[in-house]
Amino acid sequence: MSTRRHFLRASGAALLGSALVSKVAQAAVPEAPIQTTPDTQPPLAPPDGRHYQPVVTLNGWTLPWRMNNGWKEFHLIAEPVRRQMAPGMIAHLWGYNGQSPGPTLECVEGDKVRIFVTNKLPEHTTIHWHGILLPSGMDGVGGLSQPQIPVGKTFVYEFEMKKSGTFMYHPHADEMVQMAMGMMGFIVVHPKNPNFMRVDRDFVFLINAYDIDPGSFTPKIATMTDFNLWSWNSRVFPGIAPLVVRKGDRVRVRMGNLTMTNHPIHMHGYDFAVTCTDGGWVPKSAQWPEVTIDIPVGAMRAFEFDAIYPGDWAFHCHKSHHTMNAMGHNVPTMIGVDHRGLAQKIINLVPDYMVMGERGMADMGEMEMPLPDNTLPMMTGTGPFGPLEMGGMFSVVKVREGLARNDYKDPGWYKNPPGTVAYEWTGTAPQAPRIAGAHEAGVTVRARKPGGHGRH
Ligand SMILES: [Cu+2]
Repeated sequence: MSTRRHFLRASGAALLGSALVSKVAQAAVPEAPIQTTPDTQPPLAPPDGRHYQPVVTLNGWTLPWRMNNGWKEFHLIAEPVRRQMAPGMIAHLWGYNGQSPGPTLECVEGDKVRIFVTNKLPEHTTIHWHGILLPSGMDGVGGLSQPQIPVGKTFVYEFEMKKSGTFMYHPHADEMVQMAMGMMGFIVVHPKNPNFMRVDRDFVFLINAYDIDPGSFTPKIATMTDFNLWSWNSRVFPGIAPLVVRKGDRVRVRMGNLTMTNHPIHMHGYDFAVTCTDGGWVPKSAQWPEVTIDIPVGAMRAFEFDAIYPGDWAFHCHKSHHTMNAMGHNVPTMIGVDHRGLAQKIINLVPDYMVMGERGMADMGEMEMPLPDNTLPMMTGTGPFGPLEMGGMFSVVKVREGLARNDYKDPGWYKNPPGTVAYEWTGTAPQAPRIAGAHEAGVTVRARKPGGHGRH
């Protein structure tokens, strides 16, 4: 991590905006640390203030703060950033402190926070604090609750964190552009009582989406529904970090949706309880079990589970186009079409012509297709048994025995105990029972007796 000490020393108070900072005019602006790697950073144990179990931001980090006369002070810098969405692809986005999404802000119920926001974008901005109970004039809606933050200026937001929970921040200025460019971040307010809803591991990420033409770097900002990169924290599979969990841990996952469609997020291997929304904690008596949780637009959800089943458990959006990257979404359906003769004719004219999709599209997971620069394959990634044929919103929850308490390193692939992996049948295949429909009169099919299947 590097800091902006140099920038701050050079620019000093000259950058501060008007009368808004009079209350803190004599104090220097706090440092604005930046993060330059997209790797998941270890949780930031609170160096001062009340104790809490810090969160882990997938492919992200928590912003350090300083205490100043009872105020917790943060400094966010809105600025253009370069984000690696997965190895092999860089996006030119807008974000905060070197990354999109911006750093996670963590504080404790009852904290008085002062957040400095410096605008280094080419246009004005604001920040809205989604879900936080605060004075109307601190709500960050440009034109409604405050003047926009002009280019080069710093504004100050001050409020008390009245309740604990799961929140986020994003601009409320030229919103269509600034959200499409990746400006957003996570806010976690920990309960005053560290034993309230206590968990051992607490993961957070924002669900976002981009429309970046293959071969280009900058998102198209006017796209309404037809995005081609469905991401978590501006990362796509295989760039999304695994959620590494110690067997026996109580685990929470918090997600916020800042795209323009819903995302049914599905976790394999477990059922879980829905325990928090951006409105607050769900009382125990009202928590409900799920294996898929639909996250509406502009909403946050948290779920919890006891990590009792070791394994590599897929964790993904259940909209199948959201687990695909760019390229190929407009390929026509060719399943069942015998185009061998046709292909030969085309190859005479176009020697590189490639037939796609005749037997489904699984071939694309292995195919070495020529791609434009800075473009990810549509289906990619390799697991212990071969190509995963995924992209977009896909990761793996890796539950392992014997990890250290604070160990979030990728433990590699799960070693399945002998006899617990699906295997090829080498005997005589059992006949699948069929029931004849009326139109199949004349074909007599009887279901086999229970217990009589396939044992010879
Ligand atoms: Cu989705």
